[in-house]
Amino acid sequence: ERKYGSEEDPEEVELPLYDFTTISAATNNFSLDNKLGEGGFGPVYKGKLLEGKEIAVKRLLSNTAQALSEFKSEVKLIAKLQHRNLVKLLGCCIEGEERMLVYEYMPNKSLDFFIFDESRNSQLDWQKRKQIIDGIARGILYLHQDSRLRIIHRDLKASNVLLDNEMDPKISDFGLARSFGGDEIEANTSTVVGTYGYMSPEYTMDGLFSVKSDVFSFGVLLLEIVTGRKNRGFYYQNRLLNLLGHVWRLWNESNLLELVDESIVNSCNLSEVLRCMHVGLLCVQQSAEDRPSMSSVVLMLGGETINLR
Ligand code: ACK
Repeated sequence: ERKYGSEEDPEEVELPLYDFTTISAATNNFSLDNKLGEGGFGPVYKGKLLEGKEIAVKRLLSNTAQALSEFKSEVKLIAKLQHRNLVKLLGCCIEGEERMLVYEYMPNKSLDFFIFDESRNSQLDWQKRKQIIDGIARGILYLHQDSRLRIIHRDLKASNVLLDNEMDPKISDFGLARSFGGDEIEANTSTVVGTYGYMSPEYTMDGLFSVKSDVFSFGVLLLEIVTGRKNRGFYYQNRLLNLLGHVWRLWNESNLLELVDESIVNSCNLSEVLRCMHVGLLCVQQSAEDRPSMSSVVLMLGGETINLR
């Protein structure tokens, strides 16, 4: 059961504490030249460690006592994450008012950059798309399922999935992640954080989040990867029955171009695309209980038939 989720054990990890001068010199004192962008926490810079390794440095802007304590507990949480589909935290830096997280550098930017740009989108054939979807699913399964982690990411979206040298996906930005521990399956929050369009209805409306809110976001992401169209979770959700009713018609007419990005049609197995979309549609269902767990998602993506009830 835990085959995919915990291939690497989240043992207590000794995290290197980097010296501020090393990092600030390495990142050229945080100039605009080496800024990669804005993350959930604050700006992200590209840098290099003294031994030459390329890094991404997330610099936290808030420096209240509360923020520091949150930072520390988050670092502890993130340090335990060891999975090939999660961006690896290499260390951190706390000095004076500075709080920084040092990550491995991902040279191929985020998924967002590839799927919503026409010419780049066409570089991704079906096989690669499917590998990306499978990788993301396994990364989330690892977060949810390992009893020592039990983490809900809460902000899964295309811009939080980075691509490595091989164009394999790594989930990033755990700033909003929460550990749900014990048997607690659903929690309530008055501060809803996340990204509209990827957030489940119960989270958007009532601040309720659970592993099933991540499943919803994953469904939106999956459908984006297959169709090349942004943020259509609610669109597909409302059209679920309609769509499923049309699937066989489309299948027979080979008219999938309407639904699926053109670049993947030539290179793929249509039944696999349909199966994959079906999984996405199950994930974006209105009711959280109707959505599959991530372990079912991984099995279904692998071609296994699951009884959801
Ligand atoms: O889409 P991007 O190029 O990839 O822009 C965002 C930006 O920083 C704010 O999150 C990029 N980014 C974040 N973490 C990393 C990393 N580990 N390696 C490379 N780029 C990163 C992200």
